[in-house]
Amino acid sequence: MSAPSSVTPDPDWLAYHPAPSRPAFRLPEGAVDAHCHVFGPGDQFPYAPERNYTPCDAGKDALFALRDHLGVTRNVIVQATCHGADNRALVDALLAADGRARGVATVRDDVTDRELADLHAAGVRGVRFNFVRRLVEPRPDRYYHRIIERIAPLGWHVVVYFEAADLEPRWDFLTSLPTTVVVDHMGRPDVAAPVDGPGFGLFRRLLREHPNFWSKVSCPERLSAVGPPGYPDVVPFARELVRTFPDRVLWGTDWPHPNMRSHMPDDGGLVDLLPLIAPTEQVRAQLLVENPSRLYWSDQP
Ligand code: 0GY
Repeated sequence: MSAPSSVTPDPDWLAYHPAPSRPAFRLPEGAVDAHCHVFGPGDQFPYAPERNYTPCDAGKDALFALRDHLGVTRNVIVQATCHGADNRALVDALLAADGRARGVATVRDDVTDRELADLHAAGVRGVRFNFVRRLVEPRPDRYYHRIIERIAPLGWHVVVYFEAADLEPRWDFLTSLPTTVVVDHMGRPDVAAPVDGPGFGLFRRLLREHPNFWSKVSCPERLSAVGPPGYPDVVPFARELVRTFPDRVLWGTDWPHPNMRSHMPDDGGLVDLLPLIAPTEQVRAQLLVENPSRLYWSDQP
């Protein structure tokens, strides 16, 4: 285990759950947590100077312990904005995972071929474009297109994080992307609005008309006004996407749940929502095993 870091988190920072429950729902063999992060430890992997928040450390040892506790088989670790385009903590975790983790990095448009090859060798299979303004300052469209030109030959995909209100203004840009595009957290719908209302309707249209788009059915804790343990206002949104696009959905915990204000979720409780989101064994196998394996471990039988 690494020594505690001397980096001080933001004063109102909520730390990840210290003792998540063991889920009652048993995850299928091969289940992937396709959205989680590693933070630091800050002494070893300093947070980016341009970051908009300083988290509490949440390193690979804690992530792998959670994986085993929940019954997850593999992780997809997604670079978070607090590490900027410095992917060292991510790469360190991927290399330590012994094939049981793949990654989504953040790169700049001047990334070298050598850097991309090293990231690929470590297990990176995608880049993340973050458009959430409280986290980063978005760049002009051509910046992202330059990055895509560099990563598409590697067979990588793009993960995008945006708020529901960004979808319409970014529609032309998003639908111009030539790779597989995975949207974080269902495009952050307003879950007080109906599932079949115009807001989520636009998001469903994105997936319906553009078969290269996938969605993560993640983050009930971030979207819910009702809250734990059942997050009943979010479940119908996730269930609808799983029902309609069963071969283009991914699930993840979002551990260690950065920037949560209302509460810190019990990760075991998040796993226990899965039978509500994906009601049959067959669709759970797609959501948890087959889809993430196709996207992240296609090089393996
Ligand atoms: C998430 C959500 C958040 C943070 C980030 O990269 C990040 O810093 O994605 C958020 O604050 O909503 O997916 O971790």
